Amino acid sequence: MVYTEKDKQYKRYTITSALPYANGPVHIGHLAGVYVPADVYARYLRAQGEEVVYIGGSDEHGVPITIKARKEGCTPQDIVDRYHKIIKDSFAKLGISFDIYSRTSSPLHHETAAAFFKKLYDEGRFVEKVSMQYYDEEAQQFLADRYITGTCPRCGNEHAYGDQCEACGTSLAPTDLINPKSALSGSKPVLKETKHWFLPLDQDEGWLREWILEGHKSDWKTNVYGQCKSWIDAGLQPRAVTRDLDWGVKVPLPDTDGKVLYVWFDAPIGYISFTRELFGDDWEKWWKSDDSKLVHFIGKDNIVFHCIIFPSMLHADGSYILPANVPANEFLNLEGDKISTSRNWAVWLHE
Ligand code: B3M
Ligand code: ZN
Repeated sequence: MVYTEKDKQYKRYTITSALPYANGPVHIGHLAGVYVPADVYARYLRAQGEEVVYIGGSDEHGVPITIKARKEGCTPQDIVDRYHKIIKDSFAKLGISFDIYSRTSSPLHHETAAAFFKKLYDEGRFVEKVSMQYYDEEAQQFLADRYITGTCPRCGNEHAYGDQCEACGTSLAPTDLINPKSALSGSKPVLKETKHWFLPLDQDEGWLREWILEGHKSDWKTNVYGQCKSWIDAGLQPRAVTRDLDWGVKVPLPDTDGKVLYVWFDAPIGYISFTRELFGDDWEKWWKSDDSKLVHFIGKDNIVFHCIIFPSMLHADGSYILPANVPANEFLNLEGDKISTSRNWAVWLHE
């Protein structure tokens, strides 16, 4: 018999909403799609007398933050300090009822994320792989895909990025580019060996199928269920959980200078570290007790990370509960246009 969500009874609710990147203000699309629905859910449950924690915070790592810092001639920390404050103030003015709104650059988060990685590493849960990646000899560093530009092999656009050509929409690998150039120094990058750690998602297909495709057939939203099904049916591939970058949570292993955890590995662990920050030693029941209901509110672009990759991380650890539901919303449309960050109103909230 398949155990379905309807059969469950919960004692408490762990509610999270996606951690906004601290490189721009939140806009009305995020608020309408993620933060207001999560807030309504948390308030409703509290009003029923339920035990609830609603966790939020800023996602302060990743390549785009380093690119913005470079453009503005400041440090990544300056960027995240500025936007974390703007975002946090906007949420406070809107009355979003977070029990904690923290940030992934905090020492407690770094410690929690590094320990999470280390445990999986010690238990042999990762696959180690050496691959060739572009390296800038002048800047003496490996180049993230976005730091490499060149000519698109498909349409000839000379300003394509190492992950995508924005002119024709093709997704690319950096080695697909003709005449690759480093965005750091302008020099021609060379291929060099680098070692990374991969989460073998290909080994997770069996339980993911049972847990999502059978267990959550009737209670997850159709857009969420459908995306999960097509990912699983297409066959999951091992995913690198580390990057060559000097901004993020340092890989807690010897001889790994210049390597950090991939932002999508550390950010969801933020939900856990912020719970720890709020409750101290009393945090575990929110994450490790079967009578806690874990619910992630997210935008639709984050489905695979919250429904497949983060659960695989939690499952690999073995001591955590998995999300009972992952409500994901489409972006809000206003007069037919997708609302972009250019029309944000969190900015005026802040003024
Ligand atoms: N910062 C992506 C986004 O804002 C990312 C969410 C992290 S949730 C752990 O779309
Ligand atoms: Zn192109």
